Amino acid sequence: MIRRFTYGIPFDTEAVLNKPTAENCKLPYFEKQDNILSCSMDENDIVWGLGENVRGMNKRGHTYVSWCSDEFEHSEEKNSLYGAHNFFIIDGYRKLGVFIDCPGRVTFDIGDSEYEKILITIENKDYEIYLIENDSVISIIKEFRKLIGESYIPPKWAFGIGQSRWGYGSEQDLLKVQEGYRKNKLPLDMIYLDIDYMDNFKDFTVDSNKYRDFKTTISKLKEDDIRVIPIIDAGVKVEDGYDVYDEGMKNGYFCKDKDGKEFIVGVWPGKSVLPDFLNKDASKWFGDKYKVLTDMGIEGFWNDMNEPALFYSEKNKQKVFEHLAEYKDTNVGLYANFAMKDAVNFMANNIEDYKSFYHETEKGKICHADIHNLYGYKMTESASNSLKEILGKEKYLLFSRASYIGMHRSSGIWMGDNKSWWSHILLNLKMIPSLNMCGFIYTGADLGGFGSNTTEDLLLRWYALGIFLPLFRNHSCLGTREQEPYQFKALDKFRGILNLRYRLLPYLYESFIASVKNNDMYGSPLGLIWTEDEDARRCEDQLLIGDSIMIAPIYEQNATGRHVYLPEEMKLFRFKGSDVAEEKIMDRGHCYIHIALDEICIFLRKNKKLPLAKEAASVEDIDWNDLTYLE
Ligand code: MIG
Repeated sequence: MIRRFTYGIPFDTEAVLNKPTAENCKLPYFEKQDNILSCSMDENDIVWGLGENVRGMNKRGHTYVSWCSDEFEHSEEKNSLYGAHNFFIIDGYRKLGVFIDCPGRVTFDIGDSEYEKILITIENKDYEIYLIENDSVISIIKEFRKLIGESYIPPKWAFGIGQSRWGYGSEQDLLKVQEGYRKNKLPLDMIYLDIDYMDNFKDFTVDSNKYRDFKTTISKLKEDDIRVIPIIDAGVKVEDGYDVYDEGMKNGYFCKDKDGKEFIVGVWPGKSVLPDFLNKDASKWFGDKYKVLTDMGIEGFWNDMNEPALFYSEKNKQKVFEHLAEYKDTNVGLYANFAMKDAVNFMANNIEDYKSFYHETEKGKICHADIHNLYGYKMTESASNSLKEILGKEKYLLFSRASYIGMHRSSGIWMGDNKSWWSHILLNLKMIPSLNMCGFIYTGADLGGFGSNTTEDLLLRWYALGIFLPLFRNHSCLGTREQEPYQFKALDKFRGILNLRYRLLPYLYESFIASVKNNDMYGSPLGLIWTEDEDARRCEDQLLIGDSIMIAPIYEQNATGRHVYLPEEMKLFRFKGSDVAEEKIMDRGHCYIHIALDEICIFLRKNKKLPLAKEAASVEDIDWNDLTYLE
């Protein structure tokens, strides 16, 4: 049962399209004082959800803040990443789903201050609360997903392998990647372009010094079944004569300060302005710009920096220099040293800046800080609306960095700037179910890690998880060790694992579609299926993928095996190279299994079959009628 409660006059986030009638009675289960909600938890309650965040599948014991942030260090103490996903489920004797539909800052203290208490602080005065009660967590998830509408489905080729790196600048770089994969007989479907392809970081431009003939390059790669996926940034360069800037200025499509002047921020190109995606006309206009690139043969995009990330604002930058000047001729001791560093660090993503610009909405002028969490969502929705018209439904690939629930209907997300850390393999795994609950099914992390240097074994182990997840992309930061699989000695090992991805695609794709159509989980924690089994409920390093298989990847360096929990009897298939090396019935219970660097273990549930295709060089190349079945 879903109940809706309204407070003040909420801004319609469009997270929910068909709203049930609001109730007038007092909010049950919570004590509410102004905008602070509290409720108690039993000792054994698990709290699932909250989408993209650090730490566990069970969110208990930490504070999470919904405030879309350009956070490049996903460490345990962090409270916010790029998305705002205000849905969680209390799972214990009582099962309750809670969705706080509010586009501003919301803080979820889940047993952090007090282990047996949930405290929710909502900064806006206007918001809606949905409560969902049912007898199982999975039923609550299904009801919620039905409420927020069907998730985005990308084209089939988007389930292939993608190679990316910040730094692929030119045509030559693309051809090198193509050659690296094809010569080494590694399958590939996508090469991503980061900001390097643009002319001076200007959206919807291509640097003609780097590409003699972009369109021809794109079509040649496509003949080889490789799609090129460029990045689009939220900020638009301030430059007279640049059509996007000129048109936006003429029509008043950029966000403005309190005096009605365009709010100038600093991002990649230096001085930039922010398209007002909350303004319907501006949104349509910006979305239609993607056609500049689709006309050149592009069929997919990733939207970045749309929290929006701000390096500085002109206003703030000035203040920082004035502040620093005060120290110029002084004896800089400890505290002054801290103050100087803080002054520089606080320049980026400053709350004062977010409070200093406005959107023109159908409901009138609104301060950005009050709807901050919708910016990336609305940017991506604008792109999606246009791409649907230009290329057709399920014909375009799109994913975003920032997000809010509702955006799941338009695109996927990637998990942002992780690191080449072993703990981030596990974080990748743990985020899948939390995101699935909020409607984000097409999702994945930068495999191999974005920041810091990867190693061969890290990449192999990460791939052993990544081949099961919808968005498969190896991406890394400028200046880090090159991490395309062909940079390493263990090419055969990589080849076996990457080929298995394509062999599994009939199963993975079908599971993906089923999870979208049935509002179900794609990657599920064991505790959602074996609800009465305490060991399954507490298991946070294994996943069910679809309804037939379980995975238990390794996420520790130099480990040669790991502990696995089987909540029921299953059959283990050990894949090595191009075939199954071992089949074994495993009893219910705890066990330890060895997994070599070139092996993938899949646990098949009883009475289920796993279809396998033949190896293929691209998704297009898969023969979906020629399948063998493991059972
Ligand atoms: O502040 O475009 O998360 O994937 O490579 C860095 C450069 C901006 C952040 C994205 C990352 C991308 C990078 N971008």
